[in-house]
Amino acid sequence: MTKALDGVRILDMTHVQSGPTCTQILAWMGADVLKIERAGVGDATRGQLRDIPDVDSLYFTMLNHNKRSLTLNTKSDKGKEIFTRLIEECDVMVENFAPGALDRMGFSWERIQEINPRMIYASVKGFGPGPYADCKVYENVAQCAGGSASTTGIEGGVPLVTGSQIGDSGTGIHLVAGILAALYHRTHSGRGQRVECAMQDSVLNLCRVKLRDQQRLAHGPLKEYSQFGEGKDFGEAVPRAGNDSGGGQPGRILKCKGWETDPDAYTYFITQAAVWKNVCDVIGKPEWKEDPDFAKPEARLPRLNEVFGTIEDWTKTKTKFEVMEICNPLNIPVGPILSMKELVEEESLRKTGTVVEVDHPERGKYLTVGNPIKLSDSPSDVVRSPLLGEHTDEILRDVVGLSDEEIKIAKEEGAI
Ligand code: CAO
Repeated sequence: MTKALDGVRILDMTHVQSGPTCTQILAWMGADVLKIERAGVGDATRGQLRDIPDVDSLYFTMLNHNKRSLTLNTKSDKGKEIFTRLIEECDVMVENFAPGALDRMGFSWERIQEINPRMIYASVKGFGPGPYADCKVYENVAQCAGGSASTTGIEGGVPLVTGSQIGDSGTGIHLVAGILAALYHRTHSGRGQRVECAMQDSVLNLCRVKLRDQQRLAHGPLKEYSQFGEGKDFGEAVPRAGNDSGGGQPGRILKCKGWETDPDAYTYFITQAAVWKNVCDVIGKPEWKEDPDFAKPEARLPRLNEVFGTIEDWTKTKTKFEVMEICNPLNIPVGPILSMKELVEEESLRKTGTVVEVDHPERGKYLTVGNPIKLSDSPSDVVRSPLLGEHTDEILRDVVGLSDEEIKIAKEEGAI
């Protein structure tokens, strides 16, 4: 079976998390991803958060599956020559260096187009054009600058960052969409184009419901926010909303049986208006179905603490899985809070390839997240990440077209 991106070759100049997330997805879809790294150094994450001495970290291995690694000093003369050949031979270049790094190497967008007009040049930067365009940016900076932190956390408490890597991985996924669109556009335009994603923009895109609420705020309090029911005034900006649902149906995280000792014994519970009568029956409050204080969604908004407090009295008598089993058939939307431990032990995720065991020659077996995007005619196999420079000779020979003698000279000159 062929892969969706068979025949597409990616010049992968990415490092850390945002860029590698993007190129890993492209590799899973079948692209030949050539990861360029500095000899002896490599992607900084190879050495970060190591759990086993002198072995590529999980941080690196889990972001660089299905790629080939080539060491190349793109600042040396010979390295620039080889890099130019690679630009000629590849379809897409992806990079997430600090602003201006590729230009300083001598490979501006103009120069890349001269070398290969079909090249798609995709970049992640922290910010788009503007006052912060030159800044180096990491995950949590993007979460803060993109609106996520100011809207995450408990009302009245400090802003919080989230465990989802929406700045890094979120931007990498946005970049994949841009690259695929540019590849499609090239099929009829014959030309490559520049694709840029700023981490701030990607985070803001993922926070668009909060920008929605910012504008609603001009027309009155946000009645579905818990603080409305608690009689607290709203300020000028969208507040932190705890675990309130971001949609029109109120929801909260509620304690379940065992919460006193198990930090993850909780469920999300949504009081979906369409199934409110089912909720009343399940929690033993059938009288609420007709009570004017509770029967209609609008009437419940000032009483959400009482509503969810009563529902929690019921959820505390059930495990989070029992809550799911009881509520699902009644179309009441609930979801258990699953820990990482529970997720890796979940059989169904192993079966779909979402959690995969990989064997690595130096670290042995480890778990990773496989491709979450499932294509019926192009399934993804997860292949272990490359060792530093593992494919240098074969790429120089087969892609760049160097002879064994030329590869030897390039090594002697310190280009690879
Ligand atoms: N050969 C020669 N030089 C190379 C090279 C190679 N193969 N690969 C990288 N380099 C050089 C770069 O050209 C750059 O040199 P100059 O500073 O002289 O131009 C240098 O290595 C370091 O690059 P950098 O500034 O990108 O790296 P950093 O560790 O200082 O910064 C980061 C890291 C992530 C903050 C920065 O790259 C950045 O802001 N990237 C854009 C935003 C981003 O992706 N952030 C997410 C980070 S987590 O995914």
